[in-house]
Amino acid sequence: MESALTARDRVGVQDFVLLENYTSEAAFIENLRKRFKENLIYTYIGSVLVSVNPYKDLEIYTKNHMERYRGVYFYEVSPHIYAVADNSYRSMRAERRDQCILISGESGAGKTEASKKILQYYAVTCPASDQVQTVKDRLLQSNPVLEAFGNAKTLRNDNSSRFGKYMDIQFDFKGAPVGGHILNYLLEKSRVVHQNHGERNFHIFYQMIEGGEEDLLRRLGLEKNPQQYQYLVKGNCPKVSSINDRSDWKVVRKALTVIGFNDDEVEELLNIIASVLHLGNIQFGGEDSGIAYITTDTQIKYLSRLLGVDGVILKEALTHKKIIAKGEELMSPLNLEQAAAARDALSKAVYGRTFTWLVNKINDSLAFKDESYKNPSVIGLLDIYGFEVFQHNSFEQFCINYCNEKLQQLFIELTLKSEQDEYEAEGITWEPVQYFNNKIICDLVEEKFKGIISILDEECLRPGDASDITFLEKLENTVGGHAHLTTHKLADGKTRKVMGREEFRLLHYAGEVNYNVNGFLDKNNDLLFRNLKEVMCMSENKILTQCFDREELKDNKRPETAATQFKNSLAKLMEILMSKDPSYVRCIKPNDAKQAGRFDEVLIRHQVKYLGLMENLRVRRAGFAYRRRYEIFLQRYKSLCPVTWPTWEGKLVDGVSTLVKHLGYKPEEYKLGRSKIFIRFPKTLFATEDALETRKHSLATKLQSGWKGYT
Ligand code: AOV
Ligand code: MG
Repeated sequence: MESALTARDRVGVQDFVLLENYTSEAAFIENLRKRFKENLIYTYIGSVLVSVNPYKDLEIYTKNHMERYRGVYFYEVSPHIYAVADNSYRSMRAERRDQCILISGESGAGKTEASKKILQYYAVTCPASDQVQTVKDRLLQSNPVLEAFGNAKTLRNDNSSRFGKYMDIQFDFKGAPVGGHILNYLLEKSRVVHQNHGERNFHIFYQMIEGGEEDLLRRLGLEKNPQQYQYLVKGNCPKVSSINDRSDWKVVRKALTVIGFNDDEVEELLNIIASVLHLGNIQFGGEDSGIAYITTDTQIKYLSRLLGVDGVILKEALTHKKIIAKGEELMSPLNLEQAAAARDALSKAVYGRTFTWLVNKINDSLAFKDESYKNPSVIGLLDIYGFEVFQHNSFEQFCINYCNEKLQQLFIELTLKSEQDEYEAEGITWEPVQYFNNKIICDLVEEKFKGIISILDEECLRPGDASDITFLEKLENTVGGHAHLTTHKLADGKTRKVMGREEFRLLHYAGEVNYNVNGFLDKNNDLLFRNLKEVMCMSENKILTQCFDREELKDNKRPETAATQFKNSLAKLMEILMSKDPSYVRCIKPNDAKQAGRFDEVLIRHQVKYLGLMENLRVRRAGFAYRRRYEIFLQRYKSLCPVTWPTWEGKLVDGVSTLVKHLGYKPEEYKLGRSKIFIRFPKTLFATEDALETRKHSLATKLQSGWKGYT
């Protein structure tokens, strides 16, 4: 049999704190590589789970595996996402404190998969009654629905989340999941009308076209070919080899039923999705006169039927803008470009609001209904869109990457702070570790008056000649000297990458990104002409009547800009997360080719760096590699000392002290805190682990020959 030592050589250590050379990045990467090669995708840094996307199905998510992690302490079994799930669950139950699990990592690193595994773990292992089973089913089935409407194929990830998601799972006093609630963050609406080359629109469109039954498509006036639709051809990528739209359609249809959508609601929902495709196919004539008119009447006919609106009014609204002059309403005609923009704005508004409606509807179905039991305990799961860099980055990437900055900031503050708290609570002297604090970048984006969002809002509100370019100029004038921002004009000869004249570059915690300012103002304003809103308010589609409220028409106040809304919702999210006990999953993407078995060292080293994993490890090791509560330490190793075996009756700290003295620990190798033992070097623990292994062996041999244990 392989000894513990040679096994360590082959598969590395399962907790980075046990690395001999813990300050060496090379040793860190080597450990990841060894484990990745053996399909061991999970490794701890203390209680933080590092996960490397295997890009293949591993047999590690079976019911047996779930059972193995139930109620078992973190270190007794190999690292796993289930251990994190179980640990949060157990803490919630034992300490009655709300938990949250924060999953981070760049696009395609495995966040969404991790969050699904956690949810599955709870669905399978938590106690259930019939009523609870319904909740479990709905929690699970909310995923395929939200992914169909909110995920899409990008160049980074075939199933990329294009919205941020925070989900609370609520548990009753017996530990059974009894409800849930989802908060969604800024959906990338622009994808509805435009996709970059090699990317797709949201999955639902292709699912409906590929999977929809013939009479459904006939009723919706759709052809069974995505290439027929302007909104689906921009990326020139109708099919993706890793995706089966047809079978996904069946899954989504079933999920909608499980969540509690009735047939009418499904019909209304699909009417809207089909309408968006018809809207995309509306074309305009009028090049000569400069006044747009609609040349595609079939689309209007379908739209009028599917949305329950008057075709003539819709046509007028798509080609005119209502202005109020001297108390009189006037319809001012749009030119071709304006009409196309109005059409796209309508599509985005309809899709975006329907998505929000969908989340609300799912929330109704997940709502905790037991009036007699007011305060369920909660585990929150955060799965956002990961940091992303493309050839062309726009407002959407700016928001997504800002969101990742915020999450990184939270990670930095909480891991360092909680570490410090632990040393203090245990009465052990603490040595601070240097690390890069990305607060400076968060401030650059969100600060009042001087932040990028403020400057953008200012340009959005300024009447007159405000444009994307004046926004860029204002950036140069206001924050031009900032260490993390540069533009073409400001770039000194030292900047490596070429920059366009319409770009600004942010030096994010995770790397440099050039943002093209084109469209920033429009996207931030996110305006829909008033007469288009009015038409939607007249719609007979029951979902749209909930999405477009007449009250909105009365209110002439300017709504908050998209970026400011996003900023505020993130601030609220941070508060929610801060109020709970956090656990972390740090996901790493092994290569850019989405391939199994490829460990791209350059890419991985970069992620290890920016995720701050080395600092995380150093902080964890600042002084002590390993710490364990007395009862757990004693339970695991008591058999190694005749005095503590089989039971120790005295104070725990005395038991541990007796045990480690018997094992020959030198005074400089460990410290005894208030409730935990702290061990300075990994080798001390290895020696103890090896002793345990040896004892098990010799015990097995002795038992075979009739030995009865210590006497
Ligand atoms: P992401 O959520 O982190 O990206 P996903 O969780 O969608 O990334 O993972 C991307 C793809 O990697 C999945 O579709 C799977 O094919 C594969 N994958 C990830 N984790 C595993 C796993 N544990 N086992 C097997 N395959 C896996 V983004 O939403 O784009 O930021 O915005
Ligand atoms: Mg995702």
